[in-house]
Amino acid sequence: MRAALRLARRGLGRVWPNPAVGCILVKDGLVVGRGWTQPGGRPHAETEALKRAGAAARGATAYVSLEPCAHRNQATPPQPACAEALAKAGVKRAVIACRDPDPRTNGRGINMLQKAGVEVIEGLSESEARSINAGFLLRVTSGRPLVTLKVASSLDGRIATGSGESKWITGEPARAQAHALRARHDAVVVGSGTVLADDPELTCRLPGLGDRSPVRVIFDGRLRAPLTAKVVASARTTPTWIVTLLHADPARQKAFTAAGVTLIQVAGGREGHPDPKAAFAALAGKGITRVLVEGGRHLTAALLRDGPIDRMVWFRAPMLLGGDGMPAAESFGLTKLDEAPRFRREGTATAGEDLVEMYKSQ
Ligand code: AOF
Ligand code: ZN
Repeated sequence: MRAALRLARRGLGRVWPNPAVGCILVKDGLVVGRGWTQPGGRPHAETEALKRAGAAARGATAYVSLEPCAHRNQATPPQPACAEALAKAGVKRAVIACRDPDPRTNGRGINMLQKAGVEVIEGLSESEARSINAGFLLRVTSGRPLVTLKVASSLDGRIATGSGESKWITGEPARAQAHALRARHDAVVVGSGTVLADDPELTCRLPGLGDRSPVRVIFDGRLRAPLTAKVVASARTTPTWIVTLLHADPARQKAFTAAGVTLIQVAGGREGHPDPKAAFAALAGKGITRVLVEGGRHLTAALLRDGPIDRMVWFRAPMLLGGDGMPAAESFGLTKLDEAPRFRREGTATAGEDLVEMYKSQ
């Protein structure tokens, strides 16, 4: 199952709206087939593993990181439900890490297997499987994606000097890790202030991973982003979506659309910004399961105040910027310590001279 989970991870960031699933077929102690969900979400992991195993699938045990689906897909060529395909291939046992809450499956895949005489064992490595597919599970059960906040700061939590200089606080290895993070997410989100201040590209520019750039999403209630911004100018090669308000300036909306940007209109929240919850719900509605928020300090503050932040990856450089520097988060109305958002540290690592801290919300 651990090997199946490793295969599953390969799909992260490139299979949305689908989950990233891994499947291993084992017979007589040998791996006879391996598969993982393919870019775009199809073919499914089981289809891939069965294709490789061929006749050797008969009598094998399937280890799958998610319950095999119970619905037929109408793609060309049409594909059978994975539960059906496993049974038909003669798989005799299915070990399943966790159930698929998609209403088309949700236990039906397991029933289908059992009815066909396949022994089913559930729950092996379940928490790890849930963690890998936290984004998909949240999309299906809560109508929102998994939200991970990424920050690159000085030791004292500053993300730029007072004059806005931020290149570069963390070093090259940390920046490479940050690009790898982008590759594992469906979308990267920034506020319009970051577009105005830094004009970022928000792509994954690691050698060999150039095709792994996520959808770039700007939260921009007033459509302040310049039409000349890099994310706008390159919208036809790497998708850019702007989340704005229902009544945003129609002429600017038209100009962005003409530039190839997808506009998503949501209700307003505090201070005339798009309501973050409505924005994330809209992203989930378009199939996004994993979001990486890369600031800036206003959006970070809004999320710390109203949520959601599920995970944080914090890159910290061994330098100090003091009170002259820009904080990672603007003020968000906190007065009492017991109301402070708190996180659980999940791990630490290094990136060259910098420290990487990983957190989960409590
Ligand atoms: C599996 N194995 O590798 C994946 C599954 O649009 P479709 O037909 O591809 O169906 C999408 C649904 O299939 C998705 O919501 C989830 O329930 C399941 N994904 N299932 O058996 C896989 N990716
Ligand atoms: Zn399937």
